[in-house]
Amino acid sequence: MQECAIVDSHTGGEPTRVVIASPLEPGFGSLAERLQVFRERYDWFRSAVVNEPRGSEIIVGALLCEPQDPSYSAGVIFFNNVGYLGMCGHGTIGVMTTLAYLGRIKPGRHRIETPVGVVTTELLEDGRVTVHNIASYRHAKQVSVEIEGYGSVTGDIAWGGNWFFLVEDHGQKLHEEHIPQLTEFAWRIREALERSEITGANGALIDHIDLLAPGSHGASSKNFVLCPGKAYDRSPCGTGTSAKLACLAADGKLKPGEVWVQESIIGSRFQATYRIEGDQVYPSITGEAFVTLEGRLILDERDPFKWGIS
Ligand code: PYC
Repeated sequence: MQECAIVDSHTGGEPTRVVIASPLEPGFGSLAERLQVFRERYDWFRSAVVNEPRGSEIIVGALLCEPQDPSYSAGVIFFNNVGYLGMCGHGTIGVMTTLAYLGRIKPGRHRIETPVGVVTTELLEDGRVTVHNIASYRHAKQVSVEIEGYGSVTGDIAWGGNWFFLVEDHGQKLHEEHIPQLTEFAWRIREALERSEITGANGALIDHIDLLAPGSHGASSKNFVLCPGKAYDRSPCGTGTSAKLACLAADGKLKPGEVWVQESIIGSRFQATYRIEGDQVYPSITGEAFVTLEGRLILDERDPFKWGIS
């Protein structure tokens, strides 16, 4: 029988399951190296933690690791129902809230090591969390792709810690009741990008699709983000919002320090700004998470589905 301690939270409706203690030994190298070990040796653990019957396709897992630099508050590897995420905005807010819940951190600045770089975070006195994300950028502007059954769709390709295809002119209604249609449409875009070999930098797979519409009631924009495992993001997506800010900055449509309020398809919100350092855009995302559960996952060797249903 194996066990591992977890804390669940949600950030704007999107769940994060933080693995506090696990039976894994992913080594002591950089987080990118440890991710490689995790992927090669322990993928069964990823599936056991987030997939049914213990989880579902909407859970993002966060494996807490010893940071390389002891002055950092934590190292973290994010994963989901189908694989691994470079960074995760809502997940980082969930990790910070969990560390605060466990009494491991106090309000103030904390650095978190991820496989794609070091992220500075701030736990605010009121419990909200600001994530100062890694540099984000637009890789390509207004790229068109032919979508079966829908015609040509045009979007920007941008990096915010994950790769995004951001579409404004999509002809879809971004309303909660249309989530099944939005999921199907966004998935077709994802498939068409892959088929057409349209990628991020260095041939990277574009595995997040971000449909955007003008916001209302104080929101700058509303989005529908489809994640790699075909689940939609209940939160406004921190890395997606970072990618959007990079596009707005590149188009001169948002000034450094100006606040962008990104609303999700279910109405949850992040406040976002960016700063310029050198010629790089660094987004900051503020949101709030709530702890929903503390417990232990039990992996019983007699259980035929102990590694999850993937
Ligand atoms: O908030 O960056 C994010 C995110 C990525 C996938 C789900 N949420």
